[in-house]
Amino acid sequence: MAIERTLAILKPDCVRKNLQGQVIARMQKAGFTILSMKMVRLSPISAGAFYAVHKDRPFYKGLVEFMSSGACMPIALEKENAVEDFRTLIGKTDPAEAAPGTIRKDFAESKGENIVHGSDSPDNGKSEVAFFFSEKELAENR
Ligand code: IDP
Ligand code: MG
Repeated sequence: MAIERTLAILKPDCVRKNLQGQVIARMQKAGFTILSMKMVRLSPISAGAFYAVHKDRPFYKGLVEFMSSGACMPIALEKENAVEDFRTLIGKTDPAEAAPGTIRKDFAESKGENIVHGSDSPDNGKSEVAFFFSEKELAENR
């Protein structure tokens, strides 16, 4: 299996509830290497650009409002099979449908406010990591 990068974001609900430490501990226990992390308050324009793929969906406006409602924490992760394994760790989008023991099942309120983002393909993992981090920031931390 190939070493991949994936982007996690601790969403504003995670930060507001002070769950950052617990969620990061789960990532580390599951074998993900943290290449870089930061705390940012996204503007509505940045949040909209990050989720541009969803721009025609009915939930887009609410998603952009939520993602710009407070600080969030992008985290660049690396691991073998990182994209799929991280999606397994976080669980389905809607916490009501997420498997027991997943991050969303244990911490999320709703399909919209679901604690954490995870990239959905290796290509998107690369481009989403690059949305928040320069290659220099990542390589330095190996
Ligand atoms: P994902 O985060 O599990 O990959 P996506 O379908 O890519 O899910 O949607 C991106 C984000 O948009 C979700 O994590 C969630 O915050 C929000 N979202 C998706 N579908 C809905 C919905 O039906 N209602 C409200 N928010 C939604
Ligand atoms: Mg997605």
